[in-house]
Amino acid sequence: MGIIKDRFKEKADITAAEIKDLLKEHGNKKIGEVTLSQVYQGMRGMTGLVTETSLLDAQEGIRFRGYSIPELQKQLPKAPGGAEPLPEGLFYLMLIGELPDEETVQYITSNWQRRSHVPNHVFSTIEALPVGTHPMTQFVVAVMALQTESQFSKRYAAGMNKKDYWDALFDDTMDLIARLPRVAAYIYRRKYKNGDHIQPNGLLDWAGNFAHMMGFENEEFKELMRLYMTIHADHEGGNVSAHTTHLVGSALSDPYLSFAAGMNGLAGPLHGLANQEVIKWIYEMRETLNTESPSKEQIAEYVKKTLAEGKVVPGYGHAVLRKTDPRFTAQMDFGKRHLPNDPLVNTVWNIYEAVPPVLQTIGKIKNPWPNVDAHSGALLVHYGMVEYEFYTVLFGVSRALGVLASLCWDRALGLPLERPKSITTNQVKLWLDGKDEIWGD
Ligand code: CMX
Repeated sequence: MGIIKDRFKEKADITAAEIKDLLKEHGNKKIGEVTLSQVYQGMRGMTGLVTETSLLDAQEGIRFRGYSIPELQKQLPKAPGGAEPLPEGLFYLMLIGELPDEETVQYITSNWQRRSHVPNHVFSTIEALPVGTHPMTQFVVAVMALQTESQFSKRYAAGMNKKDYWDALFDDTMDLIARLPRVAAYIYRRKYKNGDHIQPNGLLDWAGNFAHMMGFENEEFKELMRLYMTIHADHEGGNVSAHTTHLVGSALSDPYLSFAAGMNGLAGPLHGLANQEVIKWIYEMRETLNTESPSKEQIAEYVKKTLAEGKVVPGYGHAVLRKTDPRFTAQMDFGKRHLPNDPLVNTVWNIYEAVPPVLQTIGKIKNPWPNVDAHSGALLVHYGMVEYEFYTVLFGVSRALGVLASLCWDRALGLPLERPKSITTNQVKLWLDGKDEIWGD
């Protein structure tokens, strides 16, 4: 067994024993009340999941195993000469619950390199799609094609004992994360660079190699990728991509099937696709106003027009957060350090000043502040990645780290099939009239 696998099993056994004890003693304790509005309105604030890897606070933002993004930027190992955290380190933290040292991070980098081979049929499957197919569709199809490699499904078919689920799932997790940059870079080069593909560089870290395979050799861009892959990795368990991966995994669908399902959720405009929508929205605004650098007043007017047309302002608002997303702030800090005079980045900063006051005037929007997607595209455009339809794939590669680390925990803790109760409006009416109990069998 590998070092990381051993450490994970040790931690998981301790936690599983703790959970057993706490459920024995406190299993009947109530954790909250559920209102009819919550049932109808997307289960906001309804606690119903356990996700060990990260926790979201409405005011403070995300913490990964207790560490905020600025803390991780200080404490996680970096690439030689680099200042941004290596996502390998974040993966270890999410999986094991402790900060890794440099040696451990190097071990993960080389382990993922060893596992990164993508079989040819995956590339042929991508090639069978029209080149104009949205990159997220190509990405999901490629992950599905990779499912032939699942150890979990092979071992399950061969009659695996349930106590070994976590072991097979762990191997799939490591393999899939290792392979995703190659798959994503292939899609990028196929769609936007005439299929002129770039071979991996075995000397680079996971995110640096990803940048290299997409064709970006600028060291600053590699640093951006390390930061990007770190901050997009996880956002506790209830967001659509994490929850979907967890839900599908609860049917013992293997990590390839579960992750592909999660990625279909990430491809929605209210979730990960918002990062492409932000840049599209800014370009449309610049064209409509006939200026490269709209003023704050012009931006405020354009936001009102967007709202009047019944559309959302992409990159703003959040289902849980009630303050500026620290993932937005981390990217703004990167922009201030590396590209303070970039016109598009400055527009993003002007939007940050202009949009919240307008959204605040519309009483119904609970969070007028920017989320992670409001900033990411402008940084990518600066370094020449202008193909905004690809941006959600980057988000997806990063999100694999969190949702797959969580899936390892799901199987190691033996979490069961997820199956909440649903009701009908007719039953609700009968219940309100005192004619029926809402709780069925
Ligand atoms: N622009 C316009 N209207 C918005 C809005 C925005 N940015 N954010 C919220 N609203 C609207 C909602 O559509 C909702 O309207 P209705 O009552 O007419 O349906 C109302 O305000 C209340 O919504 P809320 O409770 O504040 O927010 P929700 O939890 O329902 O939705 C989110 C959260 C993210 C879907 C929403 O803020 C939104 O659509 N934002 C724009 C898309 C976006 O940036 N998504 C990315 C989120 C981060 C990520 O997952 O990557």
